Amino acid sequence: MEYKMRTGTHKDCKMKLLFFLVVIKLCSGQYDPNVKPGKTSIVHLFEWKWEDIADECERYLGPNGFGGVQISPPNENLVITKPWRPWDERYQPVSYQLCTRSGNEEQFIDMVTRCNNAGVHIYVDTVINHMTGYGAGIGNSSTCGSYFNSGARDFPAVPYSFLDFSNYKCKSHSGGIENYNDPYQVRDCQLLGLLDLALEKDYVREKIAEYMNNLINIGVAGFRLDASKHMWPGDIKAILNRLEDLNTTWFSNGTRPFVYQEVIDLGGEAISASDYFGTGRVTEFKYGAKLGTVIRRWNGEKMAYLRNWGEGWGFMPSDRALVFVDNHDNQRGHGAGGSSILTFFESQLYKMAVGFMLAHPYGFTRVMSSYRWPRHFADGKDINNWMGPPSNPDGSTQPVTIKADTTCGNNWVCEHRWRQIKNMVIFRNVVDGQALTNWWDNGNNQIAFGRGNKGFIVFNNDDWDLDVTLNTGLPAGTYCDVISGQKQDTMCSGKKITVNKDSTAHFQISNTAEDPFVAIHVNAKL
Ligand code: AAO
Repeated sequence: MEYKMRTGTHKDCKMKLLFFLVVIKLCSGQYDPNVKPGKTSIVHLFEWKWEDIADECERYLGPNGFGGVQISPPNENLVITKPWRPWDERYQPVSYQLCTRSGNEEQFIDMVTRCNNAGVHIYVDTVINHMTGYGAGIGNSSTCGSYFNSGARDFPAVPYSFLDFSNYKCKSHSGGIENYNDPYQVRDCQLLGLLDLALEKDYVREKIAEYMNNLINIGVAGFRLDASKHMWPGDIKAILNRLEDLNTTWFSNGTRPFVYQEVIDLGGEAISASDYFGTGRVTEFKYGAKLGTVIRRWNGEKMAYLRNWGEGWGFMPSDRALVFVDNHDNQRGHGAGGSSILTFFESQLYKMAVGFMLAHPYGFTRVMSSYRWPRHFADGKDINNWMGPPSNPDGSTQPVTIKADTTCGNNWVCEHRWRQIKNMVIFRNVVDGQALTNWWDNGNNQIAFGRGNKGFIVFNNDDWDLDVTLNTGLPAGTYCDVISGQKQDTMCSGKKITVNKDSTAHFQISNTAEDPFVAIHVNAKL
């Protein structure tokens, strides 16, 4: 388009420029994650407080090449006591004021400012499909103390009234979604009893856009759109069209907010992920479900089959996909993905899965960072899966403490600080833009691949040792394995791998190793 403009007449050019700008304004940019150049991943700091996130951006995420943070919903929500407060209360909005268990507006602004200044951008989990369907009251019932009455569909702090909900559109018997194969029910009825907003209304669109524009002005870089499957793509588009460009204190002129939509599509339903490609990226839920199955070696799956991982496995196009091994729902049996999903509870397999994800070029990657809860299975279901973050007796969230060995205390798991995962985030940055090369497998669960002449990774997920010489594609030299250790100045605290003049290297990985994989890249050359 730009080329054509240069070849046209002056008047032509002006017209096209105008058209070009309009098009840009309406639809460009939302696929681009808006991370700083050279950065390639974000981390979900689930339920963290804003002040802890600000500290983490400065002390850890910026220096270690993380591109951004997905934060928990920042807007006012229902307070639930069960007797302890569950995490999912944050998916029950009461208003768009910025106060939650994570912090108030001032702390939110401070976080966004400090993270942006540290080169780490903020991505907001945006709950705009619905308002809470439960409770009423003032004071302790909502996180900023706003009055609301869900029975009367009255949310004066927005304000929304009875007229702003999809009261008569829903044709199901119960008013809820009874059949996921009926796209009208999925979009017009209540998800989980939550009050479905009438997103076709100009007024509602405007209120939501005001909320999101407030976040944009503060300096966020993009949005996860919660429950996108339950919103009509046309409504999402109309809302996004009202959004301003990002704050020019940190982003260049005309930058559109990054948008990734939560649509669970494991196949077999009326609504598919591709319905949402017009409005941004989409969460690829097949990714974690399939990768978990492969790494667990269930259903006869083998790592060798990962050779054509990505679109070859029926996934959406790479440039539309937001990928993850687990998310805050499926790590505890909510949402979808099933029992194959790997989490920090199975740390050895989990590190391999995250390592594979970060080494492989497919999709834009999100790393999960969790808190520990006392998992307790009854009839195959974790009955404690509602439990909220580590908290004090008054319900306030406990701070993330950092131990001398750099891991986290107070039951914060901080997977993103595990050496293997942190180093693979860096690996992905180093190999960015390089194609997948030099694939090797043993026909089973030993695989290896490179990323051009920048990095190489080898996995042994078989029940016997790996002992093989492979073409790495890397320049000759001695490299530090960033899984068993890392490069510190001129030293390596882990295994050393020698790459010969012909780019070959010899790898030995015991199947009983703590982490049966090895990764090397040009920035970890000794
Ligand atoms: C809680 C209680 C509810 C109560 C409600 C209100 O659990 O019983 O009615 O409060 O008091 C979170 C929690 C919910 C919680 C909610 C509000 O996860 O448990 O409800 O906060 O506090 C669907 C949506 C998807 C949604 C997911 C949980 O499509 O958008 O359910 N995720 C997001 C957030 C999530 C949040 C919300 C939305 C709400 O990430 O944290 O809820 O804001 C099928 C459909 C999926 C559907 C699942 C689960 O999945 O395809 O679209 O997800 O069912 O209902 C196979 C199939 C797969 C299928 C799956 C499960 O795997 O292949 O397609 O089985 O059947």
